[in-house]
Amino acid sequence: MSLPSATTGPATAGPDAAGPATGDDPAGRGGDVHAAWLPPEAFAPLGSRRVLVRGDGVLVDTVFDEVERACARHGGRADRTAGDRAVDLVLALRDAGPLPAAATALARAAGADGPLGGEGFALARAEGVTVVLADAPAGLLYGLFHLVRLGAAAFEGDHPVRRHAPAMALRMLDHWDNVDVHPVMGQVERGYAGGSIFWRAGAARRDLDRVRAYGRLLAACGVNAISVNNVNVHATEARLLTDRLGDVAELADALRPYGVRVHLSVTFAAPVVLGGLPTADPVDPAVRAWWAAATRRVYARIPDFGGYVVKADSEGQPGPFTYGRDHADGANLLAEALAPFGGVVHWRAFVYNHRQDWRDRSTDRARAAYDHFAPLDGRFRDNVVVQAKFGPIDFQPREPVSPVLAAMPATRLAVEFQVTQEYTGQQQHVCYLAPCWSEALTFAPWGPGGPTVADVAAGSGPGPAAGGGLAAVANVGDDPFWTGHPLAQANLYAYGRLAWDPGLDPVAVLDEWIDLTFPASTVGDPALARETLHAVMDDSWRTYERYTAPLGVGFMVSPARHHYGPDVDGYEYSRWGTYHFADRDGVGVDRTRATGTGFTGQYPPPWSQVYESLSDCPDELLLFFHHVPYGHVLRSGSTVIQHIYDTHFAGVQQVAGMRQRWRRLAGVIDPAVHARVAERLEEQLRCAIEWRDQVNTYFFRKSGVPDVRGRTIH
Ligand code: GCW
Repeated sequence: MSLPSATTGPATAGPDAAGPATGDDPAGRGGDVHAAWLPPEAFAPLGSRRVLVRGDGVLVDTVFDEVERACARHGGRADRTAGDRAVDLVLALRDAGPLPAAATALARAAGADGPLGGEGFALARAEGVTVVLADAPAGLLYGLFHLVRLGAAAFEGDHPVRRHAPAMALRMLDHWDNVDVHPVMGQVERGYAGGSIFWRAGAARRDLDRVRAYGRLLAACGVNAISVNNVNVHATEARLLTDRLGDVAELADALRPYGVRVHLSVTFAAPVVLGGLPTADPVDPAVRAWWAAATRRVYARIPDFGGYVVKADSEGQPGPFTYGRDHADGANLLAEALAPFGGVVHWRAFVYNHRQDWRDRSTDRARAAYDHFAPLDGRFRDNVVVQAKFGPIDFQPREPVSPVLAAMPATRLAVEFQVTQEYTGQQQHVCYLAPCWSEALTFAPWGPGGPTVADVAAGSGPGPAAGGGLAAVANVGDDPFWTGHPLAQANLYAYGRLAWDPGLDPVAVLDEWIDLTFPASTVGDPALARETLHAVMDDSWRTYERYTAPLGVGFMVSPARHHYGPDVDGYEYSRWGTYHFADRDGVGVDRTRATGTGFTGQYPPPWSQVYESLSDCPDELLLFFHHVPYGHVLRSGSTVIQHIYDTHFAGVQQVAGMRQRWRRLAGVIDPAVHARVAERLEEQLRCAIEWRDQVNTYFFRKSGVPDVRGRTIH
C-alpha cells in the first residue's frame, strides 16, 4: 500500500550504534560486512579434509574456489584431478570421469535411482570417504552448502545414500529497490536495512563484491532467482530494460557463479514510455513486435536472463485494463516475447481497487485477486507464473491463505511472501516468520490430508499446471548486518530453506541457522546461546501477533509512520479497503455468504463452510471473517474483549522476557551483534507497550467492558 502523501520520509532505523565485528573478511570479499550464515568457522570441518572436486563449468569452479579457500584456512587439501592420493571428500559431477576407488561404489549407489536433476545431489559416506554427486553443476553447489550445514557430522560414521532435490524449481527474491531515491519510499521501498546493495541515487553502485557475497549467501540457503528492481517501476527504473540494461547484465555476471538468475520488473507501459508507440495495447501488432525486439536484446546481453516481473493495474501501475483487455491478455503478451528464450513472466495477482470509498460496504478488498484472476484460469501461457500474495489482503501478520491458490488448477501459481518486515516490526522487532510461512505452505485448501499450498506452488497440486514456486520480497540492504536487525537474517535464510523444502520444521531451520551463524568455536557458551536464540525467536511471530491487531482483523498500523506502530483507526476511513468496523457493540469484517461480502464462498469445501461458521471459524481468524459482539465467546472459552486484553498484556510481557534473556548473552556472542539486537529490543518493548495501551484503551473505550483481571487500561 502506498502512502497518502509525500510529506513524510521513508521509515528508516535511526543511526546504529553498533556495526559488525570487522577485520575478518569471510570469503575474501565483502569488506566489513557481517558474514551472516557463512562465517569462515562454518567451513572448518570441510576445510580440514582432503577434498577432490571433479567436473567442469562455472558453478563447479565456484565449488572448487570455496573448497580451496576453506582448505587454505583450515589446513586441508583441495584437488581437481583424481590421482592416487587418499581423499576424505569427493564432490563430483556424474559424468566427470573416473573417481578414486573408495568413491566409485558410493557414486554408483548414489546414482542408481535415476537422474538427480538440474539442482539435485546425492550424499553418502562409507569407509571414511564422503561423496557428493550431482548431474549438473548447480547440484554440486547445493551439495557443497549442504555439507557446510552438516558440519562435522558429514565426516562421521557411515551415511546411507540420500538424494536431495528442491521442491520448487523457482525460488525467487523480489527486490523493491529503486534506482533513483523515491521522494516517499526512498532507495528501497519498504526497506529497513539501509540503502540498496544494487543502486544508489540514480546509478548502479557497482559494489560487485557485495553482490557476489549476497549471491553466495543466497546459494547457501537455496534461492536461485532475484528481481533487481521495484515492482513499482518509475521512470529511471523502466530504462533498465533498454538503455540501462548494462547495469542489469553486470549484476547477472556477478550472480551467475552462484546459480542465481536475474529477473527485471518492467512497466506494462514500456512500449509507450520507452518505445514512443502511441499504445501499449497487448493485441496491437506493433506492441507485440516492440516487446519481442526488446526481449531479444535482453537475451543477446544476458543469455540466462530469468524473465519479467509485472505489477499491472495495481496501485497506479499501468496495465491491460487501460485498453479494455484482461490480465491474461497482458501476461501472455510478455510471455510470448520471453518464450523463445525460456524466460518466464511473474504476473502479480495483487490487483484491487485502491481508491475505495470507506462508506461502500459492498466492495471487499479480500475478494479482489480471486475475482480478477480465477475466471482467467486456463488462459495463461505456460511461461506465465501468476504470483499471489499468501493472504488475500496484504502481508498482515495473520491472514487466511488466499483462495486464488485453490482456484486456478490450470495456471502456474507462485506464492508470494514478504521477508522484509513491512507489517511485522520493520526489522526493529524480532519476528521470525518461518512459522507463518510454514503454516501457509502446509495449509491444505481442499481439506486436511489433501494437497497443500506448497504442492500447488511445486506443481504437484490437483491441477495439470506446473509450479510457479515461491517469491518473496527481500529484506537486505547495504546495512553491515545485511538486514538491519541481525536476527532478521534468519528470515532470509529460512525463506530459502522452505522454498527448497517446504516441509522443514521452522525450529529445525532456526537450529541450522544458529549452527552456521554462531559456530560453537566462536561463542562463549554455545548451549546458552542456542537456548536464548530459540527462546527469543521461536515464538516471536506469535508474540508480535499478540500485541498488534487482534484475531486476524489486520491493519491498525500507523499510516504516518509507514506501517510501523499502532494506529487503530489509521486506515478506518481511508480509501485502501482495510477496515475493522469497530463500534460500541463489536468488531470485525463480515465476509460470510449469509450476511456479508460472500468472500468465504471463494474457498473450496471444507473451508468455505468452516470460515462461514461462527462456531467453527478458527479463533485467530475470527475477525477476518466475522463481525462479532465483544462478548462473543471464542473457541478458547475467552470472550473477544478479554482475549484482546489478555493477548496484549501477554505480548508485552513476552517482549520484556526476550529483552531479559538477551542480556545474558552479553560477553557470550559477538559484541556487535549483541549490542545491535539489545538496542532493537529496547525499541521493540517501547513499541509493544504502545500497541498494548492503544489497542486495549481503544477497545475499552468502545465497549465499556472492564478487564476481568483488573489490570491498568488507560
Ligand atoms: O504492501 C504493499 C506495500 C507497497 C507495495 C505493495 C505491492 C511495492 O505497502 O509498498 O508496493 O504492497 O506489493 O505491490
